Amino acid sequence: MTLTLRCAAATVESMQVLQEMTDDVASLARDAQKVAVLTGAGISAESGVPTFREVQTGLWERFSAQDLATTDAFSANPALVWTWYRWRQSLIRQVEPNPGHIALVEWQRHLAERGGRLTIATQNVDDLHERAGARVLAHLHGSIFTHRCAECGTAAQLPDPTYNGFESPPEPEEPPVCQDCGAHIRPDVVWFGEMLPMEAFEATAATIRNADLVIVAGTSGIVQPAASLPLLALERGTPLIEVNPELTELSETMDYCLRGSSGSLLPALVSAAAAQ
Ligand code: BJW
Ligand code: ZN
Repeated sequence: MTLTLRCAAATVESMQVLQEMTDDVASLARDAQKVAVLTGAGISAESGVPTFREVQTGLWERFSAQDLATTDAFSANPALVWTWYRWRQSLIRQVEPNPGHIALVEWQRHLAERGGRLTIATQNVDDLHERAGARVLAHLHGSIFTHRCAECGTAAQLPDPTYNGFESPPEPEEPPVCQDCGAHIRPDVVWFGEMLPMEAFEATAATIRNADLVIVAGTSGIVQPAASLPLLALERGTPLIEVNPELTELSETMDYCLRGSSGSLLPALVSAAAAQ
């Protein structure tokens, strides 16, 4: 693990996890009463959910995730996009939350017992935070488990898909149609070019403005406007900590970059937070 301090300035090799964190990071975690956490695909990577920048295989080997997560892609090839979402839904059902998700639950409980709070806003459409036992303030990009009509917006209840998420489906499956208007049913997620749910976005902005520590874990910081939310912490000089094995679009803005996996670093941060 590498701990980068004042990210733009210096890099310091550290020892093993908690002991290796500087006093600064450990005391920020220990002293914070209002922690806001923004998560991205990286926090679910150790559960086995691919991130958006990973190369795809099987039916989707010729497409990037960015090509598929659009209304244009759904209009042009509804079966291909629909099957991608149903297959991913199956995969998520087959995997489990990892130590990164679990650490946030522990931190949430620890703070709640002491009159503080930790809020989680996620860009992920999976439910791994919830399955770990966390309360999630906002799913900024929607949920892969709910569906609605692509035209009239009527909610649709569907049975769970039965794909094996660890194998590519043999062929694409047409999406079902709306019982009200006959248009295609789509996943209730936010595609490129679509607005984020206003309530979720505003609630996340408010919790970041109000926080005394902001953690950004497992996101490339490429996709707007979610990636700009942590910058609201700068208004009050609130410390920002990034947890990510790689440099990101947000790294330069961070006060501290913890370079490593969320599955090892978030438990270490929580240990620091709970230390007397
Ligand atoms: C680990 C790890 C481990 C790995 N531990 N970490 C300003 C400038 C330019 C463009 C725009 C702009 N504002 C808006 C745009 C357009 C667009 C946009 O941002 N484009 C960019 C590509 C530039 N944004 C939009 O269109 C948004 N809407 C919007 O702006 O509305 C206003 C509007 C409306 C109409 C017209 C014009 C404007 C909507 C964005 C919706 C994004 N939706 C998706 C798909 C959701 C459904 C689905 O899941 O399929 O959301 S795209 C995809 O990216 C998904 C993710 O939530 C999102 C973010 O990705 P994330 O989470 O950061 O994942 P990765 O894969 O990028 O990164 C993973 C990270 O994990 C990496 O850093 C790894 O290193 C790390 N990692 N292992 C910790 N073990
Ligand atoms: Zn309809």
